[in-house]
Amino acid sequence: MKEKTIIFVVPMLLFLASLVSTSIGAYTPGVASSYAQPYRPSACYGNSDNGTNIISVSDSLWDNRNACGRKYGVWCTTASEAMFQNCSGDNGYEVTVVDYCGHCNDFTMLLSQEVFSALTNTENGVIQILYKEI
Ligand SMILES: *[C@@H]1O[C@H](CO)[C@@H](O)[C@H](O)[C@H]1NC(C)=O
Ligand SMILES: CC(=O)N[C@H]1CO[C@H](CO)[C@@H](O)[C@@H]1O
Repeated sequence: MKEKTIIFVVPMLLFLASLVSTSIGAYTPGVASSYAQPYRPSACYGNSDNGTNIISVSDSLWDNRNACGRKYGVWCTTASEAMFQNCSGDNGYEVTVVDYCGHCNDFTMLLSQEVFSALTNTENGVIQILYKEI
């Protein structure tokens, strides 16, 4: 009886562990702050208006300009490792890279103030994020 239970439970745990590591693996933790209007000119699109679901990335994502136009899903997390725990009650946001922040390598990205506010209910600060190219 006990042996049968173990035989069932161990593969089950391994299966669950593989599910967890797969879903964590798709997301990267990072640190974000915000930047404010004016958003133009941007390093990628000059004076074009690309809306406000936008980010400015530091060297870690800039990829020698290849980052321009890349889209990311960004979630606000707590300082803990809780996955998908939104900070303000909203879900993740889809954002597009339009700008380069050469002086902000303490951060993975700067979120537009609109996106930052939607994620946190505050206009500026520093948050832990999870992000994923989409
Ligand atoms: C930004 O706006 C310009 C002008 O409308 C457009 O050509 C460009 O594709 C836009 N970029 C993105 C990532 O949407
Ligand atoms: C931590 C936190 O703010 N969680 C909220 C995430 O969003 C849901 C749905 O809007 C809220 O119910 C949670 O309180």
